[in-house]
This record gives sequence, structure tokens and C-alpha cells, in this order.
Amino acid sequence: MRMVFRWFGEGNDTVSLDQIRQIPGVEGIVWALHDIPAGEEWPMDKILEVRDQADRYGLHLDVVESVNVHEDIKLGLPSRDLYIQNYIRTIEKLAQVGVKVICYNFMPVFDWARTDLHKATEDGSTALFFEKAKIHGIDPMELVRDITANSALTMPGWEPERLAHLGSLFEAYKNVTEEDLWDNLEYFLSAVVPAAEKNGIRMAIHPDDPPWPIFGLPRIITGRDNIRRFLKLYDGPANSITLCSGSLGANPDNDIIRMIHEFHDRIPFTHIRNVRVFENGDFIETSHRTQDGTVDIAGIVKAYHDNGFTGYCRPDHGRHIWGEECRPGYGLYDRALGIMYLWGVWDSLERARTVSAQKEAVL
Ligand code: DNO
Repeated sequence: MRMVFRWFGEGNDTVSLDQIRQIPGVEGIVWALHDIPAGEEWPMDKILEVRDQADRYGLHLDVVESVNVHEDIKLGLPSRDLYIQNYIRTIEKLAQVGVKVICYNFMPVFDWARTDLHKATEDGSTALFFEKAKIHGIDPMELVRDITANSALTMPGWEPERLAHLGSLFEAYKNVTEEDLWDNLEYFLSAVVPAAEKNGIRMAIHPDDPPWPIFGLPRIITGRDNIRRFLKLYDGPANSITLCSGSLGANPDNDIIRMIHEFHDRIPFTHIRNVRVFENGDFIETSHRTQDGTVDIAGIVKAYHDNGFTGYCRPDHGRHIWGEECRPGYGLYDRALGIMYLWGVWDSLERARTVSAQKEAVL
């Protein structure tokens, strides 16, 4: 398991590269050019700028999250071919700086969605929260206003240029069914994955968060059966998934451990985090520790270990603790604690394996 840490870029993150390199076992950053709108080709000079910054701290750039997919591709509009060409050119440039995995998603309009970015918890920390009844009962514009007004920084998946066209985007998706979205995804993959393959890059789709349709918009990367279907759309290692335990874990029917056993060779990158799901379907993000949420994080790490996982792993959203002011979900402290928990589980599994191998050798 190779530990990496998400970094939003100079001036765009409260966490510094100097801090990241001090977290035990972190070898690289998970990065993106957050100021380039979806659909545009990434400029090489900006890519090299990030490469130089990371180099100074001995961190690698192997994982990009995300090269966002333009809405016209998801909608299947004729203009998609132009955006796909730009996407491929970006892939070629990323390969030149050694990128190995590109994480992306195929969620219409919204990336991840929550109703509260700073829900107070009993211990005085705050965390991202999803209130099912609220999201199913409100006008999406209201949610966008709330979320953007409460964050000083732009947030991944909530880019202003996308939100500015919310009304017309909803209109455009009015007649787009789940099957249409599958077709448009297949079209995208058939062009992009061979290009990634040629460039030694694995495309790793992120599951929908939460893993069910919201605001009447279709969502398709939601659970085991759909992931199976997705992997068959292009059946090769370059078409793979970013297995996110928190996104999939918001639906308690998702058996993530079984998914890891089934899909492990198609998981080059994993996001590990915990959520507590309540009986009414609401959920809150918790510390990474198994007992603190509903997702069996120790079991998930064991499933990766059992399968000899050598892919990249990052802790995912953390709570906001010790008074830290940061991007919602992306503070330093709780994610660093999460990493130490993941290493703790991983290292004891390694130890147990070595000890049992030694015992067998003695017998
Ligand atoms: C949320 C993230 C997502 C993720 C994208 C991948 O914080 O996990 O925004 O980066 O869905 O494209």
C-alpha cells in the first residue's frame, strides 16, 4: 500500500507540502490544476510548476484527482468530441511527468453532496453531514447557496463555473436516463482509456457520493453490480476504479470488503474513510477508526492486505478538530490521524504474516 495525500495547490490549501512530508509514510501528493475549467486542456507549464513544487519536498505526483469530465460528455452532446480530444491531450502531458493514475467521476452536475459542512458533534469537532430528508425536499439552488456561502475556498466538485449554469444544466439533463448516461460513459471510455493505456496511465472512476440519484439526476456508479457492469465496458486494467469506502459506505447494503476481494486488480487507488449511517439514512463523516462509524475500516484494510494490494491509498475527508480552520473535510489533523490508524492496522497484519511465515519455516 502506497500512502498519498490530497493537496489543492499553493495558495489554495491550508495544508503545506512541508506538513504533508512530515506525516509518516506519505510518499506523494494527490493533485490537480483546480483553476482549469473542466473540458480545457491542462497547460504544460502549470503541470511543471506543481512538479517542481512537489520535487522540492521529495513527494511524487503519481496520482491526479481529478481531471474533470465536461458536462457535454456526460450529456452526449456533439461538442463532446472536442472535449474528449482535450482530455486525451491532458493525459499525454500528465504521462510526461510520470502520472500513473487519473481519478475522475461521471456524476451529472454535482460531484459529492452534503447538507452541512460543519455539523457539530458531541466531542466538539465538526464534520460533513448529509441529511436525507433535507436533500430530497429542497431546491438544489438553495443547497448551492448554503454550501458556497459557508466556505471561503472553492471546493472540489463545486466549481463556480459549473454552479453558475445550474439552471440550464438541470434543463439539459431533463431527459437523460440512466441508460443514456451509461452510453455516454461507454463512448468516453472507448476514446480515453486506449489513450491512457498507451501512456501507461490507469483511469480510475470514483463512485457517486452519495451512491444514489439526487435531485432527479441519474447516478450510476453506486454499488457492486454497477461496478461490474462498468468494468466490462472496457475490460482491461487501464479501465479501473477508485474504491472510496466513504462514498459506497453511505449505503449500508454495499459490502465493500466483498468488492475489494472481487475487484482488487482493478483498484489502483483507494480512498479510505468512515461514515456513521443513521437509521433514517442520514450520515455523518467520522474519524477513520472502525468503532467510530458504520464502515469496517480495519476489515477493509485487511481485505487489501489479503490481496497483496500495492496501489495508492489516501485517507479521505477528516473531521475538523483541535480548532483547525481548513477546507471542509480536508484539514491536516484528522486525516493525519487517519493515516496512522491505517498504518497501524496494515503494519500489524504485516507483522502477523511474518511471524506465521517464521513459524512455518521452523516446523
Ligand atoms: C470529495 C472527493 C470527490 C472526488 C471526485 C473524483 O471530496 O472525494 O470530489 O475527488 O469525485 O472525481
